[in-house]
Amino acid sequence: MHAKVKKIIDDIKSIKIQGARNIARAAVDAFYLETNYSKAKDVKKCLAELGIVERALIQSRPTEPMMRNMLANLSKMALENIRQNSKPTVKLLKEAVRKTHAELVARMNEDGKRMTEYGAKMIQNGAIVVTHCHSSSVTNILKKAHENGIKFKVYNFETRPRYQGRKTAEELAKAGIDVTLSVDGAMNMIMKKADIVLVGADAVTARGDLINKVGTSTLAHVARMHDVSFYSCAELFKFSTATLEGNLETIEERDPKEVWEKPPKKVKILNPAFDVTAARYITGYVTEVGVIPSTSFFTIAAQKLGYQVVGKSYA
Ligand code: RUB
Repeated sequence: MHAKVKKIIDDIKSIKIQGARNIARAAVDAFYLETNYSKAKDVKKCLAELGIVERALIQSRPTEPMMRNMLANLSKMALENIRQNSKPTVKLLKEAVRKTHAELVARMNEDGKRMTEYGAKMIQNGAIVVTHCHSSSVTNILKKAHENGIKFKVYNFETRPRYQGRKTAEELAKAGIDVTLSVDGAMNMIMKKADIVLVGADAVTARGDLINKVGTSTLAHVARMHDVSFYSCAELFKFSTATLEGNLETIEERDPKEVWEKPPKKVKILNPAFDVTAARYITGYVTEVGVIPSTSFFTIAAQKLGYQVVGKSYA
């Protein structure tokens, strides 16, 4: 595995690269780099190397369907390319991966832009917006609304134990947005004055449930108690196809040391990275095709991803 690819995997594991979109982008870049630097003499060897990289990337953060879906696109194309050529070569494979990588990145940027535009329209003048963790989808939406001249305030939470909330607060403050960071335990207190909650998404399940940074479900329940609209910003690529096949999406458990380096004996530590918010607490998903009800996410995502539901072969 090339050193640059190894570094990307380490940065994803250690959260230097964080957030589903950034992770997915870094993963497809790593796949492309590995192909580009490959010294494999034949296609079979090159594909085997790529398989190792793909598995290592997927294991680096197990709750990331956007990464999985985009990598699946790349490797599927690589295989198709081999099948279509009577004399496949490593050179042809490299060119095909380069082309598909560029197409995927362009599509991701376009989808992100559209989602940002839909989301920005939802921020009203004078609004109090609440968010959690760091989601590039949410920060882009808020920055766009600010650029559009909308005046609003943002409250966000530290997000223990890795403090991604500080990244959000710093980024928004730099953009000139009025932002207040608070401790995670203040969710109920702050919700009393909120108008809208916008969070990101790591995965959306077949029944429209949201998997996002731990604490998101608490925020959604508190929002419901105060009748505050709760939206998740999720491109359709975040759909977990595994859940349609009857599997539960994995919830990543991180090192207990992130919570307490040296806990006293007999103290057990639980450090889940994400939690599940039931579809019924979600007012809507902000996507690249518009703001859709949580129960429609699956149908629209399956269409977009080309995931064949009706007419599927059972052979
Ligand atoms: C980040 C997180 C974000 C989503 C969406 O968790 O929960 O809300 O990944 O991010 P972590 P984006 O810091 O553990 O990766 O909108 O950028 O895809």
